[in-house]
Amino acid sequence: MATIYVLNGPNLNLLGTREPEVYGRATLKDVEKLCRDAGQKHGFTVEFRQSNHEGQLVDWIQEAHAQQAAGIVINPAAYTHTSIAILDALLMGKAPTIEVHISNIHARDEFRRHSYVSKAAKAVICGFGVQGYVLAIDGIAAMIDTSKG
Ligand code: DHK
Repeated sequence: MATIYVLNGPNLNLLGTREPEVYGRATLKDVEKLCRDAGQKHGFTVEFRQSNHEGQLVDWIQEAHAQQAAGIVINPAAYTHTSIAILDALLMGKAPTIEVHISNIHARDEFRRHSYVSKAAKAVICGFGVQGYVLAIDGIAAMIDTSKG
């Protein structure tokens, strides 16, 4: 079965209690369930992971490439705005990468408006709350269908 990697960056382990006015009340466990349900709907296995460490995220991106993942959904969190290492890791793969942000990063601090990761992303979703993860998985499924003709 095709696999989608859903990778989450720093501080997203605290979803639900972390600045709920910005990130909402859903926990990371809730997001995992949303992703597994969306994956199942399209016949994907979902590898769902979170780390507070940049190198760990790089290792998982390399793993996704080695496993020939059907797609990568990544919320790099604060590393979005700083990490060339994550960008470089994503650029090495062929599978579509969808960059997700829970909040609308363009309506917040100026420094959040620039993403290093977007250069490697097929699409970027922000501002839909945790529903953005579901949209990303639906989007990968639609891309794969379209490419099959
Ligand atoms: C999550 C974070 O942790 C921030 O550092 C980003 C992103 C935005 C989000 O909206 O999911 O700036």
